[in-house]
Amino acid sequence: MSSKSVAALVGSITLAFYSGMAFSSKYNFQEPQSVIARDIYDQHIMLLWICLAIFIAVFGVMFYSILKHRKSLGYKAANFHHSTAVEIIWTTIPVLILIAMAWPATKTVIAMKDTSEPDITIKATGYQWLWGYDYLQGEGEGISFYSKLSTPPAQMRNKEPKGENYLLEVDNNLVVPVGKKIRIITTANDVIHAWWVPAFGVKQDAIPGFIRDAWFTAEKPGIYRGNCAELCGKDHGYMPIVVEVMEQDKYAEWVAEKKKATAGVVTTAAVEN
Ligand SMILES: [Cu+2]
Repeated sequence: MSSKSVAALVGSITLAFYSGMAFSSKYNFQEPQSVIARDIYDQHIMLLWICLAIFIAVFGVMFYSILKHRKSLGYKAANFHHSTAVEIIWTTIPVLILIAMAWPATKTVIAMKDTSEPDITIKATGYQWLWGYDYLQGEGEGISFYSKLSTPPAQMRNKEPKGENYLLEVDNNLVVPVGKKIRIITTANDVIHAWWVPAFGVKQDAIPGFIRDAWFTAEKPGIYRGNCAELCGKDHGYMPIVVEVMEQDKYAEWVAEKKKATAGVVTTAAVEN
């Protein structure tokens, strides 16, 4: 391959990469907002680079060999035979690459599953088709409410223009304080659902009759949106998750208000137990 065509190839790959970056805000992962989400994001990018490097190396050698040694230049088919050295090399290198990829991935998976010593524990129950939240432990213990889609039906029927958070808005946000370890216990009341908030790197099935858990520590206040991620029936796409992360003092105010508002009301937890 001439140096000109190599330059053209590198140029078009670079161009494809940068035009890809321009769209990345739409097609890339959401900006990570927890340690786990950042680990997942970084490893995803690292693996992409490793795959790209392998792709370029393998296909580079292959196309170079095909072009440079083609029949029309007078080359004859080679007669390869067994080589122990080559076989050892092409087994060892991929094994090393796999270990280098699996090592950080395993560490992250283990960290993901470490739900010990949470500051706050919240049970998320999937229903067809909404979520129920019960604060089981920590500040806010005893709070209990349902959270369901609040997008006006008129928007769904195209009678009104669609809002900014179309199908990603609920009547009662799940509220948590910033910087605290939040353990989410997932279960379901009817069929399997899944509690998924991409910015926190949390995706956990909610299975009837079973308890699963996950955790996150939100790094900054804000509103983070997710979805049910397990096909659960006709309104599966209409049971979003909205997590509102508040500063500690605001959260304390919210807890006080919520407790006042629900004092004397029979909670979902009381009904289910
Ligand atoms: Cu669902």
